[in-house]
Formats: sequence, C-alpha cells, structure tokens
Amino acid sequence: MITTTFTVTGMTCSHCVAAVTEEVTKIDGVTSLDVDLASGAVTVESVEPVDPAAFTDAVEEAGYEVAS
Ligand SMILES: [Cu+2]
Repeated sequence: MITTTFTVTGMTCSHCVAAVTEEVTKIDGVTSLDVDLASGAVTVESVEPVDPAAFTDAVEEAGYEVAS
C-alpha cells in the first residue's frame, strides 16, 4: 500500500471533506483517504502511485485547490 499526502485548500466543513473524498476515491487505485480539515492534509492510500495531475483534477472537480 502506498500513502501519499497532499494539501488541499478551501475546505471549511465536513461537507467539503465529503465532496473531496467522493471525487478522490474515484481515482484508479485509490483505496481510502483521510482528510484533516484543520490543516487541509489529505492522506491517500492507494495500490499504485497516485498521479498528482489526477489528484488535482479530482480536487478541482470537487471545487477546491491543491496547494503547490
Ligand atoms: Cu464545506
């Protein structure tokens, strides 16, 4: 299992967390993720490396931004 942590900006409540979770779990190979609302840290567990571009697309689809 591979664990990757990204930082997502713009999330303010549990609804935001749910929206990001829904989109990111659609990425191929992603098995689970943990979102820390306070820090914006999104820790993704996957069976193969997560393509950062795919992660960014998923987060933007949910309406948020990935911190660079
Ligand atoms: Cu929200």
